[in-house]
Amino acid sequence: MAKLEILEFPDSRLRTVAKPVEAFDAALRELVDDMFETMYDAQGIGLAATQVDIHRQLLVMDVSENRDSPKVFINPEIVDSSGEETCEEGCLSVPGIYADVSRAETVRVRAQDSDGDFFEEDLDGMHAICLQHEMDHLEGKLFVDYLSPLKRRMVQKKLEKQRKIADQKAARAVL
Ligand code: GNR
Ligand code: NI
Repeated sequence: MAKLEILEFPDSRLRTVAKPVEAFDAALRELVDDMFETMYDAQGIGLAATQVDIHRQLLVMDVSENRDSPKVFINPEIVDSSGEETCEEGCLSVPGIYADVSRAETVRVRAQDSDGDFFEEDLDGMHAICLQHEMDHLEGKLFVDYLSPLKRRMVQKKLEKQRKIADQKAARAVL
């Protein structure tokens, strides 16, 4: 198992559109394990392969309180959706930023598991929100794309400031 590096906005690699997974082999299972380790370590509820610079249609999630309900979706497709719900979202690739996003309230997803077997599942609540957030990543989309241009500029400024402070801290640590 290995922890992977998470790309951060505005890294252009986050804009890559993922290709379908074709090989359901040992390497894929290792990648799934590494993505879970990375997601749990970062205390996220979901992680898309795009965020770890792997541009394949693969995402993992665990929205449970006890962090004991891992779910994998490979080559996911939303085949039905209904309702609308607004939730304050965050993203491991946009650290420290939170904003309201409206999405479908329930979705029916068709996907493959780690063995390549197809399944369909109805999702609601945080499962539905997280799945849509992760599927956006696979298309090169981020939740901040839904904000107004003004708000997005404010987000970018805040991230630049956070990074400057982090860099200063790191510089002081070596002195
Ligand atoms: O950890 C995460 N929390 C979260 C909260 C509200 C809506 C979506 C998410 S997903 C996010 C992890 C992440 O960035 N996945 O891509
Ligand atoms: Ni995200």
